[in-house]
Amino acid sequence: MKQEEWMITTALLSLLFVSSFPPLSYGVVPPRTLLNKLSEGKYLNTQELWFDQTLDHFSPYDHRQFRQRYYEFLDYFRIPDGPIFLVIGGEGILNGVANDYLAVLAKKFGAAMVTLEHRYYGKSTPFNSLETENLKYLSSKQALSDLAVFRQYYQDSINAKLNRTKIENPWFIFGGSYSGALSAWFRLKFPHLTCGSLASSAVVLAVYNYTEFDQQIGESAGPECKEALQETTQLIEHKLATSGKELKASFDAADLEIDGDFFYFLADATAIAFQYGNPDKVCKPLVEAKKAGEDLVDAYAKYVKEYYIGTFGTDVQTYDQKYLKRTAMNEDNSARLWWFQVCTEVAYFQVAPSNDSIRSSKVDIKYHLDLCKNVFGEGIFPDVDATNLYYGGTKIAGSKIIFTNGSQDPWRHASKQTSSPDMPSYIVKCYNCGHCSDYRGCPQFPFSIEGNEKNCTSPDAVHKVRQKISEHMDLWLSECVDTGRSFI
Ligand SMILES: *[C@@H]1O[C@H](CO)[C@@H](O)[C@H](O)[C@H]1NC(C)=O
Ligand SMILES: *[C@@H]1O[C@H](CO)[C@@H](O)[C@H](O)[C@H]1NC(C)=O
Ligand SMILES: *[C@@H]1O[C@H](CO)[C@@H](O)[C@H](O)[C@H]1NC(C)=O
Ligand SMILES: *[C@@H]1O[C@H](CO)[C@@H](O)[C@H](O)[C@H]1NC(C)=O
Ligand SMILES: CC(=O)N[C@H]1CO[C@H](CO)[C@@H](O)[C@@H]1O
Repeated sequence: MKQEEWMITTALLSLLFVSSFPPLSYGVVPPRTLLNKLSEGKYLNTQELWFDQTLDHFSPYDHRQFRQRYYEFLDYFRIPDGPIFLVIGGEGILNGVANDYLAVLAKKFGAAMVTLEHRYYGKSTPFNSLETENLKYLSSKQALSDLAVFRQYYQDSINAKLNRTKIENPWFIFGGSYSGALSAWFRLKFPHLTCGSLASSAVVLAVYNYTEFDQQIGESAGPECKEALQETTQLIEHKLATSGKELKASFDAADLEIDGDFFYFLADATAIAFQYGNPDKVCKPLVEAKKAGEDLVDAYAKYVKEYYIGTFGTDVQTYDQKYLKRTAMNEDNSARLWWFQVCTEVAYFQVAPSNDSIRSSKVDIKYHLDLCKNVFGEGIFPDVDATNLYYGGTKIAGSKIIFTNGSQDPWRHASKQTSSPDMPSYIVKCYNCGHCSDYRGCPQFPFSIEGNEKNCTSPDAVHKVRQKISEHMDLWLSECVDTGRSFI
C-alpha cells in the first residue's frame, strides 16, 4: 500500500471511532500498591473511546452493562493485515496509549495498538458508589472476560470499517505487573484469541505471606545501605513510642493514626526506589548520614518528603484506612479498588520477614487482615489457594507467553521462576533494572520515551532481552497467520 493511501485509511479509522466525552485530567495515581504507576507518562493518543461491556460475565440472567473506556493508536498499523497489540490496563486510571517500548515494537511489526481500562478503575466504573457490595464484580476473572469480549468487539469494528467479514488480524497481548499477570492468564484461558503474550514482571503467584518482597529490597540495597535502612526503622520504632505525633508530622504523615499504616507508608517509600530503578535516591543520603554521624531519621524524612511525596507524587492519605473506607467516588479511587483485589484474590501481603527485616515488624499478616476487615467488612480475606488453583500460580500451564523480570525488583519472586521453550522467562539484570524494565527502560520512573535503555547501568542487558521478545513475537505471529485465524 502506498504511504498516502495508508495515511488516509488510518485517519478514516480514527475518525470512525469517535468519543463524545471530553478528557478530564487526573492527578498522579497513588502508588500505595507500588504496582500502578505504570499508566503514568507520555502518551501517543489520549482520545477516549467507549464501548458497552457486560457487568457479570458469569451470570446466566444478569444482562446489565457498563461503559468501558479504551484508546487506540493506528499510525503504525499496516492495513489491512497488520497485527493488533492489546495492551491491558492495570490497577489504575488509564489516560491513553503510553509511548513506551511497546510503541517501538508496534512500529516494527506494523501493529495497531489498543488499550482497555480495567473495570472499576478510572472512568470504567459500573456503579456510582464503592460499597463492598458494589465491588463484587471486581475480579481478575471478570477482567479477563472483559478483554475477550473487547477483543472481539474491536476486531469486528475493524472488519466493518474495512468492509470485510470473517477475517482476523493476528493479535498479541501485553501487560506489566498485575496486568502482566492478566496478560499471561489471558493467553492461558483464551488461547484462540491471541497469538501470544508478553507478561512483564507478571505477578502470577498469589502469595499470602510475601516476605521475599522485603528480602529482595535488602539484596538490591546491598549490605551497607540495608544496615542503614534497618537502623532507621529501629530508631523510628523507638521514637514512635515516645513522641509519635511529632515523628509522624516530621514525615508529613500526621493523619496516619494507625501505626501500621504509617509503617506501611515508610516501607513503600523505601521499596519504590528499588522497584523503579533509583536505588541511590534513598541509599546515598542514608549511608552518608550514617558515616557523618548525623541523624538517620532526619535524613530519611527528608528523602520521604522530597522524593516519595514530592517527586514521585504520593498522596499520603491513600495509606490511611479512614480514607480507604470511603465509598463516595472521587477523582481517583484506585487505592480502595486495588486493596479490594488484594483482600479478595491475590494478597501479595508484603509482611516483614521474621529475621533481618527492613520494614517494621508491625507490618505483619495481622495488619493486612485487620485492614481488609476494617476497610471492607467482616469475612473479606484473600483466598490465595483458590486463585492459584484457578490459574496455576508459577506452574501456569500456558503456552506462547514471554515472562520477564527485573533483577532488583521486589516483585520478581511472585513471577514465574523457570523457563521453557513455550514459556520463555528472562531476567533483565543490572543495578537499576526494576519493575518492567523491558517496557520502561531505566530508571522506570520518571518515564522515558519509548522505554529508552540508554540510562540502564547495562543497556546491553535490556537490549538482549528485548531482542528475544521480538524474536518470539515474530515467530508466534507468523505461526498465527499461517494457520489462519478465521474462527467465526
Ligand atoms: C464499504 O462499502 C460501502 C458500501 O459498499 C462503501 O460506500 C464504502 O466506501 C466502503 N468503505 C471502504 C473503507 O472501503
Ligand atoms: C510468614 O513468613 C514468616 C517468615 O518466613 C514466618 O515466620 C511466619 O510464620 C509466616 N506466617 C504465616 C501466617 O504463614
Ligand atoms: C538472620 O539474618 C542474619 C543476617 O542476614 C543472618 O546472618 C542469620 O543467619 C539469620 N538468622 C536466621 C535464624 O535465619
Ligand atoms: C539519562 O539521564 C540523563 C541524566 O540524568 C538525563 O538528562 C537524560 O534525559 C536521561 N535519558 C533518558 C533517555 O532517560
Ligand atoms: C524470581 C525470579 O527472578 N524469577 C526468574 C526470572 O527469570 C530468570 C530467567 O529465566 C529466572 O532464572 C528467575 O528464576
